[in-house]
Amino acid sequence: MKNILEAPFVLEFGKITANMYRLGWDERNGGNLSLLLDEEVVSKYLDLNKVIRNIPFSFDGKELAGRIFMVTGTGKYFRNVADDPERNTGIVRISEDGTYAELLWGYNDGGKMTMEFPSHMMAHIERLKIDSEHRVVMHCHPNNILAMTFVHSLDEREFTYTLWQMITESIVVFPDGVNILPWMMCGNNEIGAATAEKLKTARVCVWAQHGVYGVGKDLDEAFGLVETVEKAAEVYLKIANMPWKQTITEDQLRIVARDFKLKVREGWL
Ligand code: 2HA
Ligand code: ZN
Repeated sequence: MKNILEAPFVLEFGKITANMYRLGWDERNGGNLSLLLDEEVVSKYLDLNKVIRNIPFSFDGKELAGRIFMVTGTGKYFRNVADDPERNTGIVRISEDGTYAELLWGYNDGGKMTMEFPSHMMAHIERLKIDSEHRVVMHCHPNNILAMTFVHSLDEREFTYTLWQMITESIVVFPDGVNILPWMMCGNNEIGAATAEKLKTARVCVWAQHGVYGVGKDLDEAFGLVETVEKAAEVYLKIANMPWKQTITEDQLRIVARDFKLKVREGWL
């Protein structure tokens, strides 16, 4: 068996969470991250017949039976993941009946998956239906996206349009736009189902007055997506209270869409 602490996916998970912490996206135990792993890759590092313990959950995970995920732990700080991944994260396999997770590695202080595990798994289920390359669900609390949900209309098209106008590359990175959930209680199946529904039509779902969900085919892609939305939100907040002398016009956005051959969200441009 190879040493799992040297596995590229464990090292990358540590680097991404450290970056997210340093960018101010994940204060204290804020945010959570899950990465779908390839069974064959994991089997080089772990005996897949050895289950440490079973961790029950209360949503229907049958569609993910047998799938293996690396997931941040509940109450754990992103700041600490890279230094001690075996305490702050876990590698779990969804049981055949989809009612519990089999812990294969990690959570070595008796911990378990993030409180947002239902949202993450429901999001994985929906995104895998749309995109077979999908692997990552990222949740965090970036300051500017959060701030924007207090002062901007929460109409999804209007919110997206403002973000597209802030940086030329916005529409290139998220031509599918951003969807938005109004404030809801977090951590339960209800917000999980609502988030998964929103992620059917966009790879970003803003949780008003809370944070954001971003998905992608790898950690870099999900990170880059959230990073670009956050940057656009930051530019917006810098200019929101100033008189605008010019902006990127709708016609100019169409030129970007044409030249980059983008699949822009139907009817939004
Ligand atoms: O504390 O971010 O949404 C973890 C969270 C809950
Ligand atoms: Zn959160």
